[in-house]
Amino acid sequence: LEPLYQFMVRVRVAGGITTPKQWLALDELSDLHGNGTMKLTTRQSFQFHGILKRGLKSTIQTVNEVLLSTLATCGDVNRNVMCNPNPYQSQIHEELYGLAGEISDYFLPKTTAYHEIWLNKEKVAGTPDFEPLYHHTYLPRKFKIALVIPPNNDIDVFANDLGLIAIEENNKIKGFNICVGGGLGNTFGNDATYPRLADVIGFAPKEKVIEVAETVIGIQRDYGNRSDRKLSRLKHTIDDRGLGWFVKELNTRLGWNLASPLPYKFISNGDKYGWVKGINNKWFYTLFVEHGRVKNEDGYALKKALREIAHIHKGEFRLTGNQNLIIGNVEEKDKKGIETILDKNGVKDHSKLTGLRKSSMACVALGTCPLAFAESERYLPSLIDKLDVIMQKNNLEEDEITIRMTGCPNNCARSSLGEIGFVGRAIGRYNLYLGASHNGDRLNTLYKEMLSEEDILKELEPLIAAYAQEREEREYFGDFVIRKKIVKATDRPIQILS
Ligand code: SRM
Ligand code: SF4
Repeated sequence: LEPLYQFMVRVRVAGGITTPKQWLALDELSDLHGNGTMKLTTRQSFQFHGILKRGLKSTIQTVNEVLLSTLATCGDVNRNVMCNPNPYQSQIHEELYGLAGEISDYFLPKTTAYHEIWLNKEKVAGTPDFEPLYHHTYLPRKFKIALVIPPNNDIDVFANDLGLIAIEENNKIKGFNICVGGGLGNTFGNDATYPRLADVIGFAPKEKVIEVAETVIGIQRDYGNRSDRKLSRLKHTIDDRGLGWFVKELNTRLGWNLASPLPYKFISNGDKYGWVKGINNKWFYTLFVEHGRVKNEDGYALKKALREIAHIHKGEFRLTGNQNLIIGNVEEKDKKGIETILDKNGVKDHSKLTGLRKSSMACVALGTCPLAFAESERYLPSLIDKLDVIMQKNNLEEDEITIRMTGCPNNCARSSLGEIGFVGRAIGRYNLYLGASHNGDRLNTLYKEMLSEEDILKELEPLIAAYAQEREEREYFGDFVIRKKIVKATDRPIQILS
């Protein structure tokens, strides 16, 4: 008899788009082998929890049968490639999504072991795998890429090892500003670890972007720290050797120089909810999914509603980088049917949600995550109930202040980019960080440590009241707390090379 081992399975979905048929297959898998829920992740992907060992292989096989995969969702390789989920807003969103898929495929490991182990493919005797980019030791650590079109930074481009900011010209992507060295994970008590946003080091034309990405990954493969995994992301390679060294090495390997970055502007890193009409005259509905958990419970049958929608839906489902879901490419005549299904299953219209709740993210944490010190996904909703009382008292219930919580400093829900950020220290205790920007281009800084819920409310109540009374016109909470010297602005601002 062996213990009842259970696993988490993560799906690779570049840019976060799935068809209704794929949705139905994943939904069914979560009931058949998992804990009956699906988690929409902060990198536009799906996770299943509670997969028992005997169901693991058939779960992975079913994912592959519907043309998705689990390959490279973990490990020291390029991970799920993110891209704005809203290709409906302009021509170039469609182009961007195509490129995200191309990048994702290009950097997949070439190993056949995955197919042999999980998909029952024949072992090819005597031909060892050849990894042209990763070589036989792969990368020192995970590597993350995201593509974005300003002004929406809804995928938090600066949190990635490699960020690509699209620059548009005549309704086409002219090229990308290249950002390197983002990564948010850190460890309490280890000062050599820290969250860091990517620096903007130059511009490359669109046709050169895969070459640039491959070269950046090659530098990290060759120079990244392979003796201490806590210090092995690209951000450490850059900080150890200097940004100037990195850019020089990149230009030398490329054999041409990046141009100076082109101007760009981000306005927000949140999602915009409700119906939007796309350039193709079809409709897109962004639905709030609290912390990405698709489940059924008393009076709220989100999973059931989405299954019903998948049965009639002719468009697709798009996952956002904020753990939400877009029901995409809906005909005008089908909108009502979708609204009715959501309504009858108790899925609230976004207009009934407060600004704070709509701007919240939380990682999985306790329950399934072995690294968690404290609750996150299961706790933040009730904390927001209490904070909303304070927000309402100050007439701020509509205000979208980014609020993020993680159960440990690995930062999976990007708490370091929350205007209000919580990081779990112990059961029921959190560090409180303040002062990130509203558009994802400035990290927050530590305000108070080891707070209980009572402490959190006591600390935030006067700050929220002061914000309501003393803020300047259109001043965001994150900017307000810095102007008022409640916290100092981060000492790691983004560098933009000229
Ligand atoms: Fe993460 C490890 C969940 C996005 C930084 N992350 C984990 C593990 C696998 C725990 C483990 O190693 O045993 C978590 C699984 C928990 C569970 O029970 O499911 C986990 N990470 C998640 C997800 C599901 C959070 C969520 O609630 O949505 C996200 C899945 C993304 C995906 O679909 O691929 C997730 N993780 C992130 C992000 C955000 C991002 O990428 O934009 C970060 C911060 C950015 C970064 O990478 O710096 C992040 N996860 C980490 C780290 C710290 C890495 C570091 O450089 O220090 C770890 C720990 C590790 O790798 O050793 C980690
Ligand atoms: Fe787990 Fe920590 Fe990531 Fe939360 S932030 S999912 S607790 S590793």
